[in-house]
Amino acid sequence: MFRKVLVANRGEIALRVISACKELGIRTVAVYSEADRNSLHVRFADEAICIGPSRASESYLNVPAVISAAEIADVDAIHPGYGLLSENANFAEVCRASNIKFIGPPPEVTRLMGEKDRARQAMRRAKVPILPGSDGILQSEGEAMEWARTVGYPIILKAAAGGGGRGMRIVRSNDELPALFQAAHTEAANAFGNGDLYLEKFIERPRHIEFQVLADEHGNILSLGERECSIQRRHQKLIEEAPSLQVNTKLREEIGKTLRRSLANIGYQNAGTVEFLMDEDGSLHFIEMNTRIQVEHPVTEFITGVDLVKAQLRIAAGEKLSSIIPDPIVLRGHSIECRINAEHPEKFTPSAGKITAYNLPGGNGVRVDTAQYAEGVVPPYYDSLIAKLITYGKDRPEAMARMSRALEMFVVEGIHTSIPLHRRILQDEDFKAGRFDTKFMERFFEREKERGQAASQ
Ligand code: MV4
Repeated sequence: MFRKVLVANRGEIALRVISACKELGIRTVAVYSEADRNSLHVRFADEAICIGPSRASESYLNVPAVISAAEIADVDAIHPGYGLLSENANFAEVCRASNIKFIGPPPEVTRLMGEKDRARQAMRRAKVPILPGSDGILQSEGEAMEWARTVGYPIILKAAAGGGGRGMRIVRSNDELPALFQAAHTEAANAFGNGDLYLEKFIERPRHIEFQVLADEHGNILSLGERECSIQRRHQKLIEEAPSLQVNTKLREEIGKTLRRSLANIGYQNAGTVEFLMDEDGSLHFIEMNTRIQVEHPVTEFITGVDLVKAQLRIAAGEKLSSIIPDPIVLRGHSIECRINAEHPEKFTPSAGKITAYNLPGGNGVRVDTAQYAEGVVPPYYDSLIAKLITYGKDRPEAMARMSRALEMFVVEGIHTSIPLHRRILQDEDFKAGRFDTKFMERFFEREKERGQAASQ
């Protein structure tokens, strides 16, 4: 096992990784920006090194600064968390060249999955179901039009370097295509420095369902079931749950078996998440793979009993999956996560400032992952996620009842948060019945506007 690990992140995920290291007897090194001087990840790590000014681009995203800290502290490995440098293949390469183990897949695999059109082709060859669409990059509007004729409208143009919805355009006819092709290309080129596009058949009301996988460095792969992530707004997830009500045992096992085979072909290693869209018929289609630990990993931890971050560390240290987790994995009960963001309740703009009153809920079946504390400050420089509230129950109704009462007991004053919004979603009849897709939040806000109650809490 590693002797010492550097945690190249901040906030709740930095604390989550430090906790896992402590439980495994690994020493930890925190890195922090000037704004994060008084953060809990700095307090709870064995050592801490300031790597630069408050802006992430000058600190947490500064590869030479992070690598220098790792060399000065003499660590064996770096855990990147999520976001920041977690899916940066160049960073993983620099780690390799510096003889520091990057806790994640090899850089070649990270690079493959980061190029969405190549990931799609690789998955297609490995017999994972994909949506009808183009073979690789579209060289011109003309080629896009040919593929659109083959696939049939509506289609969606996507940026090969994309993710998060940027550089995407839905196209419903030949007439619309030239202008939307140019717009998507320009947006992708500006956002990612790469304007390459591919296209897929567009699914009008998909559900977003993703599978958690773990792969060791000896060719063994396990699927840990799925998470339902359709409750999102502007490509930011708000609520996730596991398992999905829409995935039965047969479908789960079928996808699990396919993923074990295909990811072995690709040479996948460590934790990963395979994203699918579920169409109106209940079929799953691969869209992307994320090569990191995800924000919503705790719902999978609750229903599988597997500590995914400890598994990441043990895999990276060379252990076999068979010594880490039971096979087969048994799914038990139901888990829900609400992402608590520091944001304005209607405008959804970030809400930075000092917390003046604070109470964390607890009790049976309740977990809070956070690095916030009473009298603490939410700086304006980073992601607005300040806490994850996760509940577990023997079934979905019990997990939801625990979520509702935990939200009621979660007090954050001094800044705005998404807690009131979560409380209203938990009351929604469609949400309670499991009737939702990725358009749920649009309909939810429409209904609230009609009733004139958006700000009533
Ligand atoms: C799609 C789609 C419909 N059809 N692809 C949005 C982010 C990116 N990662 C994939 N996205 C979508 N791809 C096809 N062929 C609809 C979306 C989409 C979406 C997907 C998952 C969760 C929320 C979403 C919100 C809007 C659009």
